[in-house]
Amino acid sequence: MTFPEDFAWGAATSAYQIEGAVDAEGRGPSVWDVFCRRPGAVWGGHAGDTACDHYRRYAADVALMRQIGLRAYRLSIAWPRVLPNGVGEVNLRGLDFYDRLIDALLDAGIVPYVTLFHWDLPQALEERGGWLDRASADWFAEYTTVVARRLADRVTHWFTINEPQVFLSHGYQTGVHAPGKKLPRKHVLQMGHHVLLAHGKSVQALRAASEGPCEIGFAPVGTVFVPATNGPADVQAARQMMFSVHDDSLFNNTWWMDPPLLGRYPIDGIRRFGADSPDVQPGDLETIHQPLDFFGHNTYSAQVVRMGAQGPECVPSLPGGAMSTFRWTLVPEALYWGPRLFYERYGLPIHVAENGMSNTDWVALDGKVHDPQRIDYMARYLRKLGEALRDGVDVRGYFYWSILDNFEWAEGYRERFGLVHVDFATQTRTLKDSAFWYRHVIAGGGDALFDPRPAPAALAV
Ligand code: GCO
Repeated sequence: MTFPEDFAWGAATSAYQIEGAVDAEGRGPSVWDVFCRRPGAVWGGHAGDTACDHYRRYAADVALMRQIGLRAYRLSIAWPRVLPNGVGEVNLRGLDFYDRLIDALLDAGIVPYVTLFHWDLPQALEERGGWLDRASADWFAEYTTVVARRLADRVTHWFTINEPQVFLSHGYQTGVHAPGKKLPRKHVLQMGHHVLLAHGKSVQALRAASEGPCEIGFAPVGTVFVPATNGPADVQAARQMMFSVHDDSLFNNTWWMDPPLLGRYPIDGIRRFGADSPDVQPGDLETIHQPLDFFGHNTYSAQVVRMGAQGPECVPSLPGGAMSTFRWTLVPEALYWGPRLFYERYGLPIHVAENGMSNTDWVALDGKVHDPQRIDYMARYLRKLGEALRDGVDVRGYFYWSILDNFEWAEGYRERFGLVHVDFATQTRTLKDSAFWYRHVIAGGGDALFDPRPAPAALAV
């Protein structure tokens, strides 16, 4: 058996992408509500106002998760639902929703993994300066405490912050995500420092509010590099690229992962960013460097590298190579080398916090949704993850992104990532072939992945 008995076979979502009900029961606006109103900001003028209407349909959605046999489900909490102004007055009805959702999951035998921040910053806080204000770390700690006091008796697995690289770059550098600002890099790196500080304070708040043991990680993204061959020089090229600040963008691993996990900013990053590096106050790195229980990573694709005469060289993908409708290339080795190299550097158990592909899925004439590419994608990636496990990497869980088709940020509803098809006009859910296939994989503890026979396209419920 390759996958351990208690492996967290999961799927993931985030609040703004599925909940809808943006004005319901006291929720305040988030930066995404405001951004979606901006003409041209989101493809097709789409918004998360209704999304999957999960706020009202959560019980039926949990029933679908149970039908698929999920062991774990990664959700996020909408900060503005809990604290409409970001701090201060607590909206109890918002907390009640998460209370009911967590209970429904536990009743279904599904372990909730709760992300505290998946990009829906309360608009009220953005107007007070958002992440650029150092106080943002305390705002986040306050919010964490409110959530944990209510849920930590039942929630034992937490992610603090999802993908700082993405919401900071897209939201504040290029402006293609909410709140759509274009700020100088100096400001964005200062915000990044406050985000890391917020992570550290949130971990402290979670530990303080949890009576029993809890497991905490965070979920950065950053590029995974895979070696062109298994030869030691190419592996070294991948390692070097994974763990260096090798360009001027924010999309590297170490700038975001070394401070929380090793207690320092990488020196090559400080050199490269120079005067744009953030102001760090005494004690900040100690606050950021809290003990963590696992390392979460969102891994969809990877860059292939080899060692050339002058150092690591990127190997371009072949014309016509396999890719999703998002045009992300298929590189299953990402789930071997990502976990393996992260485990080697940081020494923490690994959760694949997101992995998945978008496709042009629709309900066929036979009433089913046939998505063979997704089945093949998952089988290839999960086999590689299995190889990492066999080679001694401590992998604890895998969260397919996503359980439902949902609001894909600036792309609106055009990128379908779900195991379950959502008809956004009627809110009808249809399990895709991949959902039945995943059920088969989970039921057999992963063994079906290694069955040389082709994966069954769809199994009757
Ligand atoms: C992200 C977010 C998700 C996305 C998913 C597909 O990674 O960007 O965590 O919210 O929807 O990754 O792009």
